[in-house]
Amino acid sequence: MSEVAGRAGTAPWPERPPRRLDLPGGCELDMSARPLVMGILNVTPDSFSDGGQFFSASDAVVQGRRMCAEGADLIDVGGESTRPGSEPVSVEEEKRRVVPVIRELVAEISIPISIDTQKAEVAAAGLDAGARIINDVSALRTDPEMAPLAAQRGVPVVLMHMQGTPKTMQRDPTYEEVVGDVCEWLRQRVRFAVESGIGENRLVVDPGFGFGKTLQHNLELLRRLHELHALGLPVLAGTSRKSMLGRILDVAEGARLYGTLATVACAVLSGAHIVRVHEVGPAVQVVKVCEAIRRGADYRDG
Ligand code: 9MG
Repeated sequence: MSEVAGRAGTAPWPERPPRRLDLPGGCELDMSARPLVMGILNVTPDSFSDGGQFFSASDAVVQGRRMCAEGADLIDVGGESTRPGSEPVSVEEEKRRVVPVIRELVAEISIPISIDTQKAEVAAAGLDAGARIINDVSALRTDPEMAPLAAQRGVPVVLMHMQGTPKTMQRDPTYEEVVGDVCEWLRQRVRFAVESGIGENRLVVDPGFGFGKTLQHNLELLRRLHELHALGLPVLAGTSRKSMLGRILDVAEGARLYGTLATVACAVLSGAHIVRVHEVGPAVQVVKVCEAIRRGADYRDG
């Protein structure tokens, strides 16, 4: 156990309200001690930034194991790219990509796996293979069967904000006031989820960095992430390697680690409960140090 000495004075950062997420089988994810790190495992030939890198099931499993060893708290497995302008893939192809990877990882590691999909049939296959969370970037809008599936299986859902669709979202994103608009949109999706029978203790909200947002929109959301605490749910921030970093740094997707870590630090200090990243080990270090700075003498990490 490590301990960081020193009294916490008045920090300029907002508090992160303690949150828990109920998983099926009576387990829970506790986000009170520190924010959790979700590793991104894209089993796709064309995903944003790592497309093709883990396209074979065996490569993906090796990467999943590595993320777990580096301290990931959960792993998000996806078989369809959501990058701007991306083309959809068939249900069968998406299942073919993700199911063997989930099945093998679940047999080896104990951290929860989420299935990143907008399709209920793919989500069901992922859950049958052992995934325990649904990450739906459409916030239950794409497939009318997704909400009933999540309710019936008792699994948590990540509800992400997106303006438009992956094909159109970056054409001309417009908001009256981005943080207020995103909060209100998420509030309505939370209401829909709860009315569909998904318990509030099984929901996560996500402002959807890069999904129908300009650089200024993304930066404003990052600075004011804590305003999403008003929804009363855990907040997930996914900034890893995104084009907002390319706009600032003018570097290729594979060279955005330091930029990503700056946004992870900012997200943690702004009150994120979960950060979604490609490079787990460095992000875990950033999360722990940011949390120690915030808490001073109260900080413990087991
Ligand atoms: C699948 N995917 C890509 N980016 C994402 C983000 O920012 N959040 C969530 N929940 N999923 C994402």
